[in-house]
Amino acid sequence: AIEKKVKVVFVLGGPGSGKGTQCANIVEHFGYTHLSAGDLLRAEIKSGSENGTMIQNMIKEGKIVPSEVTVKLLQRAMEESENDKFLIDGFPRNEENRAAFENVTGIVPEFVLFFDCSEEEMEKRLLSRNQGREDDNIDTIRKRFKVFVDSSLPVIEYYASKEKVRKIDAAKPIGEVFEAVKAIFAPVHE
Ligand code: UP5
Ligand code: MG
Repeated sequence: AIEKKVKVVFVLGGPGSGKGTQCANIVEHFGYTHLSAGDLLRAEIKSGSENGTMIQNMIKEGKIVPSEVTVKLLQRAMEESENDKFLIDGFPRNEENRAAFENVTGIVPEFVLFFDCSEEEMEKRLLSRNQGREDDNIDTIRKRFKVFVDSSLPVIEYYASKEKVRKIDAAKPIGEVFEAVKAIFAPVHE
């Protein structure tokens, strides 16, 4: 388990729902450290780690990397940080991820931010992102959507049953989505 006392908010939502965009805003206004599981995995590929090829293949197929890899990366990032509050973006993506994180770190999230958006809108955003991501092509995008519905939505339902989900309409313009996000964080931090 992690030695220091930390606060964690999970930021979940489909591919292209705006998790990374809104996390950047939350960091600026509320002093969290942003940990994107996808970014940590992509950095692991770049670093030439022994798991790199496996991770790369899974991302290309839109599949979920085993939790032992992802949890280790998240845990290390939290331990190396000076901060004690974290936005964990894009994780947990399935039941196995969720259980492993709670068991290994001993951390239960304060709440779960859920960006709700239609596939039509998310597809449009991903296809026009143009950041050279190997999974931003229509074939992989469709696979990512299916994995989200089959594996990730049940995690959100799990937390909803514990009254931990704060759902946001993420189909609106970026500024309007952030107004809704602020309304959730402000009472906790002011
Ligand atoms: N944009 C954002 N908000 C907008 C708005 N309100 N209106 C109009 N446009 C908006 O946004 C996407 C694009 O939309 C951007 O161009 C943005 O400007 C615009 P972004 O904020 O990047 O959305 P985000 O939800 O972060 O989309 P992302 O593609 O990062 O989500 P994914 O969940 O698909 O990607 P992630 O990096 O988390 O995971 C990638 C892959 O890694 C997974 O498919 C999986 O294979 C693997 N993975 C694991 O195996 N395990 C993990 O724990 C995590 C990832
Ligand atoms: Mg992202």
